[in-house]
Amino acid sequence: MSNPKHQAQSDALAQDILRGADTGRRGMFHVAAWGAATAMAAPGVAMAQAPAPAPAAAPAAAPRRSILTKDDSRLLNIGATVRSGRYWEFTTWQTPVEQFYVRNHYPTPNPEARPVLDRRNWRLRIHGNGIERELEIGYEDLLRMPARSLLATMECHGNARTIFWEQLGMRDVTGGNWVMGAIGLAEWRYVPMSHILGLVGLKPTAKACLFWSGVDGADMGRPLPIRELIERGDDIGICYQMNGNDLHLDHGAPVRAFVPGYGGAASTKWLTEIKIAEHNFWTRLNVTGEVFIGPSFTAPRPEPGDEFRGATAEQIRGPMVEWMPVKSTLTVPLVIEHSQSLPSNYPLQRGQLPMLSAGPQTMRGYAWGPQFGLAKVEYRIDGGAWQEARILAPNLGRYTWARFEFPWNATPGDHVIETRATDTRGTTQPAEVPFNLLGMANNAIPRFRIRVA
Ligand SMILES: Nc1nc2c(c(=O)[nH]1)N[C@H]1C(S)=C(S)[C@@H](COP(=O)(O)O)O[C@H]1N2
Ligand SMILES: [Mo]
Repeated sequence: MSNPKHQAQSDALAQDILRGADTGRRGMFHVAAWGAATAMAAPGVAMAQAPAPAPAAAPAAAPRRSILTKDDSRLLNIGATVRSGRYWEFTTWQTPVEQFYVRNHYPTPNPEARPVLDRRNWRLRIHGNGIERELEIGYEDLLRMPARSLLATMECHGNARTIFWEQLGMRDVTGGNWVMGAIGLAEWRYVPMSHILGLVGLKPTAKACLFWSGVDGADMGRPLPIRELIERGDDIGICYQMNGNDLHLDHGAPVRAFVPGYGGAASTKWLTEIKIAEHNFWTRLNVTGEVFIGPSFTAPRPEPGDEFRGATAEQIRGPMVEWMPVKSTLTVPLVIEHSQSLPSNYPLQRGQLPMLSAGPQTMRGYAWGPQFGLAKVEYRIDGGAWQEARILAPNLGRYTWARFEFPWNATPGDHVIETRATDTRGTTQPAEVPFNLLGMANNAIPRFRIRVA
């Protein structure tokens, strides 16, 4: 399906990006409004498939095209295996797969090297002493089971980590510079865990569930508290489609776990094993990674009989991050001044402000509160009074985000716009969040600096 002309264009663009060259998109903030789509937003280009990367053939010094199998020219390069959505270009409620962020701890595994990822070979083992009967299924078995579709955001714990450096002065926070684009909303199709639990018979003594891959990296998988399976067994599941198509390889094909509302790390890609046990699980992703580490947090203690996979009891650094908090963003690139790194194809240079033309403007953004649903979005300009923004339909409550907008008569000069969301339980984004070393789940009110001319 690859269009050679588009491929050449997107390869040329990727080379520009790798060289840090001005791609032209950088210039879009000097035009009248952010809503303007660029040439790259043409669907034909977006659908162009990148060729499989051939890292072995590339000399060490040459730039590598990508670690993804999808064309990453519409994504932001956050790190070696990590790509963010260009959230300032988002206009749709549902995020197209090609604009959807990819958070990989390792490169996307290749089914040629890992035959287990071939749909014909894929097997999922569901076992452990927390269930009555072990079950092993293949892909065709999965497709024959009752399925559900759910519209939900997926957000990386590291989304908005930038704000620790830019606004909160917490320079010791470590991790990739995600800004605000490590989130998207998709329609996920999955076999609900409630169905699986019915087949395997959940014991009342079950304590924890482990979703495990081990395919892209030997330590890839994460535990889920059993209460989530019990309370949300219809919403959590074994997922094989995203936005109506088979799951993309970069997003975990053929099958991934799906845990809406929790940070993305709960949704193990390239899933091969589910273990449900009468003991807790400790893995890298709830021991040294994807946990809250800092003076405001207390590390949990393991219990006798707990299971350790690629982690030890001594390594447990803090409580695991679970639900993503209520949050909002304008579709405006945040000014990056203090962060150690800038994404290599960020539309702004260090310290540069996005530009907007003076006059009446419509400011747009996204807000979400996955646990209880979004109730309200407010904004204020230059520290003035908080005013309510208009929330656009659809706003489907729990798990989804909503777009919002408000008019702004932009006057020449530099301005600061802040946004804050409130969920249906009345929880509002705070001005500050406590320090945590890995920069997890930051939902401090973002401050967007804009130069109007
Ligand atoms: N096997 C595996 N599963 C994984 C990861 C990974 O690196 N390997 N990354 C996790 C993290 S941290 C996030 S945020 C989500 C990202 O999902 P996406 O790349 O489909 O957006 O996948 C999760 N599942
Ligand atoms: Mo993540």
